[in-house]
Amino acid sequence: MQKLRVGVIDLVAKGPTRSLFPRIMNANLASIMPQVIALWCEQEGHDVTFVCYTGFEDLVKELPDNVDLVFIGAFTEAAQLSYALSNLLRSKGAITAIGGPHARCYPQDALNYFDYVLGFTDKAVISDILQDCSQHRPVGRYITAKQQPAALPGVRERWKFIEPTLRKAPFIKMVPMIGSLGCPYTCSFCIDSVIPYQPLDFDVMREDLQFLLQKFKRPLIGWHDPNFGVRFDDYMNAIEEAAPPDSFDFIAESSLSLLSESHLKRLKQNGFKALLPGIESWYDLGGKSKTGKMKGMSKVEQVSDHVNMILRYIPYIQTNFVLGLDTDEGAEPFELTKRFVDLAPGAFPGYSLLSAFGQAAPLNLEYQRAERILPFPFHFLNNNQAMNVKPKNYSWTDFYERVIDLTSYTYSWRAITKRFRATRGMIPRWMNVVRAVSSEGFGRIKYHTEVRRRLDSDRQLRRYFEQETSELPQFYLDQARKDLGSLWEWLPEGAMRHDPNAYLKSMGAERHLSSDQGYESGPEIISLRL
Ligand code: B12
Ligand code: SF4
Repeated sequence: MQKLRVGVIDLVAKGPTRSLFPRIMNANLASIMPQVIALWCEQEGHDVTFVCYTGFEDLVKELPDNVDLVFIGAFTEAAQLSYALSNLLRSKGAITAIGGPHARCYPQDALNYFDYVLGFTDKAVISDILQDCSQHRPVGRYITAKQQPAALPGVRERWKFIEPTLRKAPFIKMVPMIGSLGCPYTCSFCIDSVIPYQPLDFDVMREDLQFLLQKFKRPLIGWHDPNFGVRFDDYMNAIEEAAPPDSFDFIAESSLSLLSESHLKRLKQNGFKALLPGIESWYDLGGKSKTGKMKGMSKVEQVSDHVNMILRYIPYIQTNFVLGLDTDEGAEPFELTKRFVDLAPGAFPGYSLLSAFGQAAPLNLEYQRAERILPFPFHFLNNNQAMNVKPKNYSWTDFYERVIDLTSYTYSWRAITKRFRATRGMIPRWMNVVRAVSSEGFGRIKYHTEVRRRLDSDRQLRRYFEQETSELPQFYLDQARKDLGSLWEWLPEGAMRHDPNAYLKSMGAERHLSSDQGYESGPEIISLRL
């Protein structure tokens, strides 16, 4: 096979920025898979240039002029950036491929802008593309492995890509690790609700931890597991066997049901400093928070007690909520969350506006069937800049007023002071203050307030929200143009629009294609040409 010049780009940012928080944090939010892809391409004998885009790099200058094939990893919020970039790279003769959350959620749309669109990605998929490496236009080729890969290269193997990325992080340097894929829970809105749980190799994990002790005095590790600690004892054994107690600092996303007091004791001993459990709703998803059928105020009380217990062992906790779920109605859900803010003052609540990311979850089919999906451009789909599901039990004005009220309550100076007092340790205390007064707290109150104001004063925007028009309001167009900077010029015609019901339509297309034998099956690859 010809030796190719391959580029791999991890889009952490969705456009150029000069702000302080991204400068400090973005390199710490790098994804694992682009590093894996870069390694696999090298193992196949190709020359690889790897770029983690944090919003400060000149992407075009970072890649060699005559690059043959470029893999881009993107969240949906970076879709427009990735489309513009693909267009630019194609104009220079490159073949382009996209993988990651956007490609998994919106493959039909991405096929219009890339030669390859990847779902589940293992080494066989990458080697198939390296061999084929040819133009697929105007509609690209969709390739997915049958399931998540059985193994992924660990930190030691990925180090040559991790190191230059972390060099971009001035103070905090967090190494991304993963010990499992999929999840045994079935939260209806989640991309992993239908993906079986699968642990990765615990020996690799142990070796990676030992390796990191040679690189850092006290390594800081961010676990990317969808739900950390399902095989709790295996994880803890691997950590304890790797080094003496409390040699590392760890951050993980874990469901409350896994955070019993005995588990917390062990997590504390092993250096866990921050946990991000999802509470999501006071009426739904009881299994995940170990509250069973408990609902409403009794769930608030139980979860608050649980969170306060966690704070006795772990210095930092972010509790995640989804606002606007179909089970929510009237003032109560918002008022209950305010009671939670009072009863568990040390937690940092993270709020997400209900978002349906294309074909992420089967539940999205229901929203599409009910014609409740708004066609907000991908650029705004990051759980807070836009809500693309019409709320079932609220008008838009009512909903936004309640969101503003809750957010203002949560990031009021009274709550900030109480949070400061209820938290131990300087870093967690100040982290909470900074997050509340920055774009995440005060910034979102301002943004939601502006949207609420426009719902009355901006007729074009109101009609868009009410699904009376699909013409994008100027308010959003201006933001996207500003965010993309000079790459806006490279955004292909039509790339700000997508079919919000593509998932539903694709269900029909898939049945049709399979009966026509439109699938190509290989030993490990199912490739579907649309
Ligand atoms: C870990 C995680 C994070 C971490 C790490 C993020 C990162 N840079 O990777 C943190 C906490 C930083 C984070 C932040 C956010 N996240 Co997040 N996160 C996850 C989580 C829990 C696991 C993802 C993961 O790493 N899985 C393990 C990998 C190996 O599997 P995989 O993602 O399925 O990837 C497979 C393929 O997609 C492919 N692949 C993946 N990447 C690439 C790249 C290339 C080049 C190729 C070829 C292939 C490829 O290969 C993999 C193997 O088959 C998922 C939820 C979930 N349960 O999956 C949400 C999820 C990915 N996050 C989500 C969101 C919305 C966000 C935020 C926007 C939230 C916010 N408001 O801040 C930010 C955006 C951050 C950013 N721009 O980088 C959404 C994404 C939806 C979408 N379509 O964009 C998800 C799906 C959760 C959800 N709402 O359902 N997140
Ligand atoms: S526990 Fe988390 S990762 Fe698992 S299905 Fe629910 S939301 Fe998804």
